[in-house]
Amino acid sequence: MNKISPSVMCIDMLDLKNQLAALDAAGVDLYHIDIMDGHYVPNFALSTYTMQDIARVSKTPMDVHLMVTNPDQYIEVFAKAGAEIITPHLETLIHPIRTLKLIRSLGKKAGIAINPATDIAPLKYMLDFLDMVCVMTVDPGFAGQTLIPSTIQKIANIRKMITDAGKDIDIMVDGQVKEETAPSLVAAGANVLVLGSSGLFKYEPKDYKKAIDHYKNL
Ligand code: S6P
Ligand code: MG
Repeated sequence: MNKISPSVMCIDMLDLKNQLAALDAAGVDLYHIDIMDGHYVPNFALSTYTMQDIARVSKTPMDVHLMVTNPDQYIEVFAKAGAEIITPHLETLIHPIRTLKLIRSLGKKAGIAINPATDIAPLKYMLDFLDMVCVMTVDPGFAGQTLIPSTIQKIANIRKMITDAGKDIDIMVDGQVKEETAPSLVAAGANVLVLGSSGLFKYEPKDYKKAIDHYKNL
């Protein structure tokens, strides 16, 4: 069964408490927290304050997608804010294995995000230190973009790399995951789906469970 991580930046913040209650009742597995610094990506989004607010009303774990230029400086901050998985971008890391070890040393799961135009080859040296790979199907920075088709084969290549190495590592997919794209993303090997504006928040809260059950069972 696939795991579902709704993208919190796509939630109507004026209705956050009710939205979280509806998503929790629908059985989501994670909350996807997009952290944007206005430097690594040309946009700003979310913060530890949002995470603390979520933790006041929900026990659902949070995965933090760190779109910042100097992630090492903030790993501890997000660990303290209650992240279960911390996922910096491969493109921002000078010593990736050191960063992954730091994340695990704080008792958290270590993820790594990889952009559409970044080659997967370096990942093979990191598999011992990874709990999750987050494959971006769009360049990071904004919701509502269009999936770049070559990322589907890329997921399949990463899944093969993980299977060949005999590892148990999740593959998250982030960017325009919706009814039309999700089946091929899952068939390629993704098992954690970030659902945002295109795949989930177009529905009314009363319909979240039906939509989430559909994505879980693909
Ligand atoms: C994008 C961000 C994503 C988006 C999500 C939005 O930089 O990392 O997590 O919030 O992809 O979903 P959608 O369906 O609008 O692409
Ligand atoms: Mg994201």
